[in-house]
Amino acid sequence: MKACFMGLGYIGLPTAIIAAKHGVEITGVDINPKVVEMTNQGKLHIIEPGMEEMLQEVVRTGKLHASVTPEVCDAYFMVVPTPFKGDHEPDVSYVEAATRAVIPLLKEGDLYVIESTSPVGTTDKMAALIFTERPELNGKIFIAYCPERVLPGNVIYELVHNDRVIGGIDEDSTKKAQEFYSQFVQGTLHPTNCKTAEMCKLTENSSRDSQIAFANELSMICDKAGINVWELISLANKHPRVNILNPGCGVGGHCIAVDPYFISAEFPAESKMISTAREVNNYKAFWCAEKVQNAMLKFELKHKHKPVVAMMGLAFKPNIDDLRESPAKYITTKVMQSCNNADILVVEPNIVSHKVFKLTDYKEAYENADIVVFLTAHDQFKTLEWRDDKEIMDFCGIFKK
Ligand code: SAJ
Repeated sequence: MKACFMGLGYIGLPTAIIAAKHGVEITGVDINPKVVEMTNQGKLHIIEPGMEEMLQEVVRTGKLHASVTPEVCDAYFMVVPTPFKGDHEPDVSYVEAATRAVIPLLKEGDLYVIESTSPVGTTDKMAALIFTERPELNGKIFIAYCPERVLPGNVIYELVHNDRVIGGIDEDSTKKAQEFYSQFVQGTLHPTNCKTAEMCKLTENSSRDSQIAFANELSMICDKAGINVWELISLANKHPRVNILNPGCGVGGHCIAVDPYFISAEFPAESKMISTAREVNNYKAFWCAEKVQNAMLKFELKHKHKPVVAMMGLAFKPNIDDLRESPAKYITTKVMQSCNNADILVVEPNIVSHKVFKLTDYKEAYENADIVVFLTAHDQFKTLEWRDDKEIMDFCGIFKK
């Protein structure tokens, strides 16, 4: 079987590699020639543990090759970004462009799958587009939606072992897509229709966003009330039916901080809680930045000189190098913009250098700063000892018991 993966990003490339390892002949397509070149050389352009060795193997055995244009295959997978536009409305133009690129290649019996996170109704829209351009294929090809669920950093395991939801435009499409994924997925492949599968992906990430918003809201209440939020959550979680997540400096990444808008943009009247959770998590980052700015002013008033401030972590979550939609990056930028020449040391141990931020070693920054702001709970930071001679602002629970 030959399959074409449209988009060789954080999800498309690993999925293509794993399918190739299981015997599918893959054409990986990306509009970025650099990505295509690197992939064909067996070099991974993303960071994912263990993945480069696998890529080298499938390139060597000829099971995977990359190209800037799609080729005739038996199955086509749309794994391109779906960002949002100005007012948080989903932008499906990449899905549409990738679909238009494969339409001329489709033939009877082919499978077309969207994996990209998409607003409800996208699969039906793309099916309509395909059948408008190629009416003779109506009822003759299989079309389905199958969202990914992997956690960056653990992709090799999760791609194979996570359960997946698969929703076709009809039952035959669902079955055909299940057959494809069963070649490399060991988790259960749950059948449904395409609208439910689209909504399921948005629901999973909105659920997590809402739960984190609850923790973030608690953290701001506790700050005002003089209560240690970490101790409070750990005690509340001793209840058999309570399981509160961790507060942080906000919610980042390209999924949880984005996907809930795909629901609220289309169902604004019905999605009050989902929208409010987004607002709470965005506000938490703003609140943290204000806290740091106030602490800096207080320090200056007391000591008659500006503080040295260490901003610990830029990544959107612990132990990764990904800065997309990162609240830590937002807070650091906001503090730097308002710092009036105070000395701000920026720390991100998972990145060697950055084009905007001059990075400082984490131990050196901790040693030299008057105010230390923990934004991302990287493992390295947890090795540091609490210091009474510094003002420590621990937004991510580095020193929680
Ligand atoms: N966060 C907290 N407190 C917590 C947990 C997370 O503040 O208790 C923050 C993180 O620091 C980060 C953000 O939330 O800023 C998101 O991190 P995450 O680890 O919860 O999720 P992602 O964005 O890396 O991956 C999510 C996953 N979805 C769910 O867990 C429901 C993953 O399974 C999806 O595949 C992925 O989104 C995606 O691609 O949609």
